[in-house]
Amino acid sequence: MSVAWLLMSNVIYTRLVLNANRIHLIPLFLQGTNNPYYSRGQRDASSGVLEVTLGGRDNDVIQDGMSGGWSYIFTLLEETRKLTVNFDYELFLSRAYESFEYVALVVSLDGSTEKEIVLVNGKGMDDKVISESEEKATFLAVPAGIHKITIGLYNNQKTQGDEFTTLRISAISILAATG
Ligand SMILES: [Ca+2]
Ligand SMILES: [Ca+2]
Repeated sequence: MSVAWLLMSNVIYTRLVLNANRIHLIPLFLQGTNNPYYSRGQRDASSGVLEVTLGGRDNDVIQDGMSGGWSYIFTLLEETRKLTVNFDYELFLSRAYESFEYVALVVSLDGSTEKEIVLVNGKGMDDKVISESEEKATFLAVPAGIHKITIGLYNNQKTQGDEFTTLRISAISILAATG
């Protein structure tokens, strides 16, 4: 499945081609986290799937949070009553996390308004995989102008090199209702 961004309203339907100049990996998208070494990502060249991984790398104790995600900048020609981000995702958590270590999948608008989609705690028994199709995040009364949607992860803590989490995002669309 290839990733495509769509901007749609009841008057405009424009398919936007995924373009490296318009979509960006950002290692720090949630305020209060400053551990970019433990945040990395890539876009699969063939499938277009966007991936972000937090944690891992070494046994250093990171207790002040890690975050990272993918953002897309777009222009709304008029105020929208409701902006909806639809996406498919798969979220992986390694079994090494303890129960007080957790990962949140977050969608943010303009780097401030955040919607938490799912929160998963470590369990210490098995790897966890959550996948959802057509997940939604909705933002109300978004003014005309340039905006930035970001889909990404927050991880509160990791203490071992085998504690890591990976998000894979595909089939993203943005719908703007104007009526
Ligand atoms: Ca552990
Ligand atoms: Ca741990």
